[in-house]
Amino acid sequence: MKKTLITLCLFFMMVTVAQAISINFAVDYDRTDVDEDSIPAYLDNCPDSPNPLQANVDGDAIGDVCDEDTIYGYVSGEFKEGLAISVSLCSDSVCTGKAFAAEPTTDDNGYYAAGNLSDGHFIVEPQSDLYVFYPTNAIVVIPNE
Ligand SMILES: [Ca+2]
Ligand SMILES: [Ca+2]
Ligand SMILES: [Ca+2]
Repeated sequence: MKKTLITLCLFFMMVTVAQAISINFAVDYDRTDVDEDSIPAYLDNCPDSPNPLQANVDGDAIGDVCDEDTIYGYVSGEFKEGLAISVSLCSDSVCTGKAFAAEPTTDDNGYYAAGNLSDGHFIVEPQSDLYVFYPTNAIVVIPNE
């Protein structure tokens, strides 16, 4: 009788624990897509900005388009792949002096990005006159707004 009672108590304890665990695993994913980029909010690295490719040059949890320490954009021109671009830190807001800060990654679609930058004014320049930048003649202030 005593053994049966102990077994019964153990059974109810196991059921209680199982119920508690199942409640803890009941995660409610946010499947909304307010920026309409086809990425649900719980997977979107910029939930409020359309970025279907989820580009994230510095590998943190925030996508390029909404990462305040990242400069990104597009170039047009005949030779996009392997394009050399430099990002320089300016000495002032109009960039009277500058120092090399980063060499952005580029791809064959003309997309470029440099992340994990310190605060300050930066200028993005191509290493060839064959290319047009978007935005043009950008002096970008980090952190972005
Ligand atoms: Ca989305
Ligand atoms: Ca997004
Ligand atoms: Ca990032």
